[in-house]
Amino acid sequence: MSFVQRNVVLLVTMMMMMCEGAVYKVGDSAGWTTLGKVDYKNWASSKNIIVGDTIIFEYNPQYHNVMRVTNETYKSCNVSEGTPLETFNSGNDSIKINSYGHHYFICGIPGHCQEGLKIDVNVIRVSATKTPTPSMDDKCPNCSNKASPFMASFGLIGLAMSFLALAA
Ligand SMILES: [Cu+2]
Repeated sequence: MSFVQRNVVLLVTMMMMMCEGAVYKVGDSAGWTTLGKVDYKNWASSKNIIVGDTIIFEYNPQYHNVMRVTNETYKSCNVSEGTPLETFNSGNDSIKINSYGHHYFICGIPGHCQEGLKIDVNVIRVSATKTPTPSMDDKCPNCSNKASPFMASFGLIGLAMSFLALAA
């Protein structure tokens, strides 16, 4: 494979990766746990999580779960007070972030939220200047809004690649 071809392949791979969105494991190597005293608030603010990214909660489902809750429940840790918006309990829950603002998650096992097993993922609207309308396709914030210019650039790269293949 020539140097140029390799660069073209790299470019295509990068473009595809940009549309995939990043994947973050909550708590990094520690995961979702009361052991190790992970500061999930710090963890969340240290990541630049944007719309289209995925967060993964990894834990032993015998001991923990994940509940998406309101701001009130996040603050009070009182699960019975309000029904969780969503409950996850597979032990390996992938949650795609598909909107801006705060996303609150707690462990619903009694006492765990109070111990700090709670997280506030605040997704800031970063690309506001580039975004013509707020209803822009949330799935692909880094890429062009419309599919056509994106596909067109892919077509051009395809053309370039076949040209390079002929030239090689
Ligand atoms: Cu728990």
